[in-house]
Amino acid sequence: MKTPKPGDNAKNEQLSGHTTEGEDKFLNTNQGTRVNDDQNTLKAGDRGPSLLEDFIMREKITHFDHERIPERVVHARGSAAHGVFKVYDNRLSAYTRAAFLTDPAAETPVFVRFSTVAGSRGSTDLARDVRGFAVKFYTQEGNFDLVGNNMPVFFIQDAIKFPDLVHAVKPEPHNEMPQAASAHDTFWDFISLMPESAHMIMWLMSDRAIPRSYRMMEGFGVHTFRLVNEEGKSTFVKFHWKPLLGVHSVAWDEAQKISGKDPDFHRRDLWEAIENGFYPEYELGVQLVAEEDEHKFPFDLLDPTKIIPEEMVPVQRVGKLTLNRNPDNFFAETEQVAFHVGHVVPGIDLTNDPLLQGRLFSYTDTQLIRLGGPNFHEIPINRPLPEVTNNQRDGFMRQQINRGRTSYHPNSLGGGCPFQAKWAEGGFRSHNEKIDAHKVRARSKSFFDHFSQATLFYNSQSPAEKVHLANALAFELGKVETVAVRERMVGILTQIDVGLATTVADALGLGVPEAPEQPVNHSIPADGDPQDFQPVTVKLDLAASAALSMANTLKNSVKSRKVAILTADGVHTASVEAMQAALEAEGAVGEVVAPRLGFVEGNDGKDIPVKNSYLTAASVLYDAVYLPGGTGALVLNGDAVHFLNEAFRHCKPIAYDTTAVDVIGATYFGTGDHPGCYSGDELRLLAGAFIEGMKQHRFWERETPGPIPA
Ligand code: HDE
Repeated sequence: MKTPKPGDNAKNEQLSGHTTEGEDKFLNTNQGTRVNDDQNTLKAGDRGPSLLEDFIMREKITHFDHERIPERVVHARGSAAHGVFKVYDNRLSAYTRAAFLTDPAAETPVFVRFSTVAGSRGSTDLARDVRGFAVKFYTQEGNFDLVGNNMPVFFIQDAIKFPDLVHAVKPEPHNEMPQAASAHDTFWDFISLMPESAHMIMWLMSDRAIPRSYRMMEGFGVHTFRLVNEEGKSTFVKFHWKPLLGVHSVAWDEAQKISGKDPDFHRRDLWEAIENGFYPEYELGVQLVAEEDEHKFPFDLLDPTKIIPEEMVPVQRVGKLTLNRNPDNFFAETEQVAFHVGHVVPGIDLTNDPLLQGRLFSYTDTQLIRLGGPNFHEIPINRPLPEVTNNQRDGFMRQQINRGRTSYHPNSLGGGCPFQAKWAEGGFRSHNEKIDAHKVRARSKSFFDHFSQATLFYNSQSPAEKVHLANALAFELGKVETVAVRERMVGILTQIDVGLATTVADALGLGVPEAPEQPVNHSIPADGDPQDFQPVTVKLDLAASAALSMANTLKNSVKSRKVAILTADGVHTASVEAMQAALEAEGAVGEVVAPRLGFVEGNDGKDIPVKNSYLTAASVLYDAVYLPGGTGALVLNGDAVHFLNEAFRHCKPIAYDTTAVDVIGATYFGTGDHPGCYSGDELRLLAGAFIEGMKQHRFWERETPGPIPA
C-alpha cells in the first residue's frame, strides 16, 4: 500500500527508484551474495570458537553496530508524512514569481515533519512544548523549506542566545533530568532573566503547547520573509498554516496521563488518520506588508518575538496542503530529512531578522554532523526534483557519478557548462536591499518592547484558557526548587498582567511584588549602561485579538474523532450498532470497549467485536464516551466508572442511555444536568445531540468550581 506508486507525483516517482521490498526474494549480503544460514555463525566444530573468516556474520554485526546516527539537537522527536500542496488561484503572482505559489494547476509534492523541541527521540509526544511544523516543498524550481513552529513567536531575538535557551530547557547537565519538560530550575532561571521571552512564554503556557493532534494545530513561519515578483519588487510576508479541523488541545492532567498510556499518541494519531483516509489538511495563509509600510507598526517586523495581529493585516488563505501518504521507512525518510530555512526558490527571499540570519548558518552545519557529510542532499528524501548539475564534488558517501573533465567555472573545456541562469531563466538572485550601516554588536531599540504582545495574548484568551495558563505557570514554577527564580518569574508576570501574577504567586505561596515602574532587563552586556537596555513600554491600540484564542476556532466537524463505547455482556446491540453507524456517517469512529477482548455478547445473543478491554483502553485516548443500555453490570466495574469520571473531568462529551443511569449514578458527577452530557432512550436524538457536542471538542465550564477526583 505505502510503496510510492510511480506517477503519483514527481517526488513519489523519484523515491520509488530507491525503495525495495523483500517479498519473494532471497536473503543476501550487502554484496548481493545469497545466504543459506542466517541462524549460525561459522565455527570450528559445532561447539568450537567462531571464526573471523565469517564475513556474513561480521558484515551483519558491523552494520548493526553503526545503525544509529546522532539525534537532532532540538526537535529530535518527530513524525512525518508525504502530501501535496496546491495554490487556489494566481492572486499571489503580483507578489511572487514562485510558480508553486501562483500556478493553480501545479500540484507540488511535500514532506512534512512535526516534532516536539526539547525531548529525546524516544520521549513522550504530550510534553508541554512547542511543536515543529516543517514543510519541504519539492517544487519544479528546487526545494523550498518552510521550517516553522505551531507558535508564531520565539523565545529570543538573536540567534546567539539559542544555545543558552536550549541548554536551559534540556535535561539538566549534572543528572540528565527532567526529560522532555520545561518544568525545572534551569529553564525558568534563564527565562526569568530574559524578558524578551515573555510573549513566547504566554504561548508555551497556553493549551497550544499540548495539542490534541498534529492535525489540529496551526503552523507559523515565525520570521518575516519576503516575496519577490517578476520585476524584482519585494513584499514582506508572514506564513501561516490553518488546520481545517480547527485548533484543539487536551487538558494538562490528560496530557500527563496520555504520556503514560500512549507516549506515541500524536504519532499514532497522524499515522492512523492517513491510513484510514482522513487526510490532514491545512490552508496556507499569508499576511502581506508592502515594503514602504515596514515601519508603520508599533513593533519591528524583524523582531521574532512579535506577531502581526490579524486585525492589523488579515491572513489571506491562498492554498491547501494535504497529507496523504505515510512514509515507508521511518529512518530513511523521517529521520534523514534535512530541513533548512535557507532552502528557498526564486520568488521567496529572506529578511534581516537576527534569529533567521543565525538559522541560515545552523541548519547546514547541523546536517553535516547529523547526516555525516556534505552529500546529505543526495539522500532520496532530500533530493530536489530538478537534476543537480553543479561543480560540487566528492565527499563521504557521494552517490552522483559526474561525467567529464571539468568541475570548475568558468571553463572552456566543458563548453562553459553547467552555465549560470539569468533571473528571467529562473536563476535565484538575492533581493538587492540597500544597507548602509556601522558594524556593531547591538540590538535595535525597536526590539525593546517585551510585554505589550504578551499582554495582548493573555487578554485575548477565553476565561477557561486564562485558568489553564495560570495553572500551567503554577505547575511549572511549582517544580522549580529555587525560590528566588520563582519570585523573579512572578516579577516578570506583573509586567504582563497583575491578576495573572497574583494567581500564580498565590499558588506558589508568594507575595505579589509591585509592578515596577520601569520593567527590568537582566540580560545586559558587560560594558552596557543598564539604562540603554531597559525594556520600553508600548501601548497597543488593540485590546484583544480573536485569532489568538482557541475558543474561536472552527467547531464544525467530528471527522476522525474517536468515541469509546463502554459495554458489558447484555449490552443493547441495537444501540451500539446505531451509535456506530451515526458516528461513521459523520466520519467519527465508535470503538467498543469491554471487560475482555474478542467479543461481547449483546442482549440479542449477537457477538459484537471488541476493540479494547478496560485493561488496554483509557479514557484519555478518546474524544468522547457513550454508555449504551444493558450495561448495568458496569456499576461494579471500577475501571469503567473511572473511565467515565476521567472523561468528565477532562470535559469530554458523554452520552448515556436512560437505562444506564445506575452506572452514571456510581460516578462522581451523577445524572444531573451538565454541559456536554447527554441522556436519552431515542438513539437518533441522542446521537444527534452527542455529535453536536463533540463538535465543540470540550466543555471547559465543567472545570468550575473545581476538578472532580479522577
Ligand atoms: Fe530550529 N533548528 N533553530 N527553529 N528548527 C533545528 O536543525 C536553530 C527556530 C525548527 O523536523 C536544527 O535539522 C537555531 C525557530 C524546526 O527536521 C538546528 C535557531 C523555529 C526544526 C536548529 C532556531 C525553528 C528545527 C536541529 C535560533 C520556528 C525541526 C536539527 C536562531 C520558526 C526540523 C536540524 C525537522 C531544527 C537551529 C530557532 C523550527 C540545530 C540556531 C525560530 C521545525 O539546526
